Amino acid sequence: MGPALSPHGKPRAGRAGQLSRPDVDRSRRPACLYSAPMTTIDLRSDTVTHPTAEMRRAMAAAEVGDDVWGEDPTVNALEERAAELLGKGAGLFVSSGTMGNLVSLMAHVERGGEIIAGAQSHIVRDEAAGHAVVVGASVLQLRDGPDGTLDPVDVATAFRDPSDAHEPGTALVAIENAHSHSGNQPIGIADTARIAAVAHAGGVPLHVDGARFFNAVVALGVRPSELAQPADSVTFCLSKGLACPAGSVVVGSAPFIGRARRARKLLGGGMRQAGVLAAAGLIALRDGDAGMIDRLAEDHANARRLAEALAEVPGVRSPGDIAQPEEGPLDPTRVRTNFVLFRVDGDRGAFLAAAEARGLRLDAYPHGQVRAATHHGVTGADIARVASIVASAIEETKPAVAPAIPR
Ligand code: TLP
Repeated sequence: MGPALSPHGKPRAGRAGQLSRPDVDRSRRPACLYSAPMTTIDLRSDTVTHPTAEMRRAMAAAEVGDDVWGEDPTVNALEERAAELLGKGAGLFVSSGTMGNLVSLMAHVERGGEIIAGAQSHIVRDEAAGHAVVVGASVLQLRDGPDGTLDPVDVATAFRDPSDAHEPGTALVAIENAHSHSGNQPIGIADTARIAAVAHAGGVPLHVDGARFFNAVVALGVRPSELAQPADSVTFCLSKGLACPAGSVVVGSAPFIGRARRARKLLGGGMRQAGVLAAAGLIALRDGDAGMIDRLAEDHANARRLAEALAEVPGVRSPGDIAQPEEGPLDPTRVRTNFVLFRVDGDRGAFLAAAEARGLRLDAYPHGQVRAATHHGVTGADIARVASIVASAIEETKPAVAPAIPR
């Protein structure tokens, strides 16, 4: 059996098939750096969040039933709440963001159809080609912009000629909001509406992979229903910044959700007494301080503060690619939600191991970048410690000769 793969495809140690630490060279870990036990700050992703005490209580007390028969009152309540919040006809609780996207593609796209999507989107890069393997669809990949958007002219030009029997039939346009590889940029209502207009003019729906949809909502200061309005379907995750242990919700029209429900069953994703999971989602989606949406602003402020501190650290530089196309110092104003992406001058694997030895876990992100994702449980006080650990880890692993990169 081959080595386990990281979320971004790099071989790594760990149980077969299990996602574990990226390219960290543990042999460089100092044997005895600290004598006192230290708490680790884990910024690899916002998926590492744990359910709150209130969620655990609600999960324990949840009223449940057989959801495949539509009889779990807590799942039904979550689906209704999600649909209401995003202004759509119906909702469907699924196990993960990947499954939410997959059932959406299955519900929108016939076998042999084609999906127009960004080359850097999660659907294209990180979902094991479910569009090809399960849906039987091709993807026409477009260049994603540094603001996370697709160019509407590119989208219009990507449509196939339905009268040409050589070509697949364009069946769907998909965007990602917030858009991870651009640094989790939120895409605004107007940009979403522009892409929706092009999709609809071509006679196809628009799907939004909104794994971090509420990060976008909070960063933009808009209502979820306003941002979702131009789209025909949206998947959002409960298990990331909203801190639930598992689950995502797909929303769209009632007929679309009917097809997605059938697709979920086909995939083996029909769960039975899933109310124990949905109960956490209902807590997360409550309004105001009672829920977990508004508090995402705290994660965004922490990320911006972290980026400001890291911009001052010698050896930290622009993440490059679409996260910050200009080389030079890290630009903290690029941070609008909860991701801080950057590159380091030295060897990235050695840097990550040195940071981990000091109690900080970071992610080896694509394009040679490092990702720090802030989330529930990370405090303002942690941010100063993170910046200081990054500075020490860089100092320990810096190259003998500094690379000739303009700062
Ligand atoms: N993203 C994960 C990894 O898979 C990269 C992360 O740590 O960021 N859409 C987007 C934009 C995502 O970022 C993710 C997860 C998903 C979909 C899939 O969600 P899950 O992990 O619940 O299947």
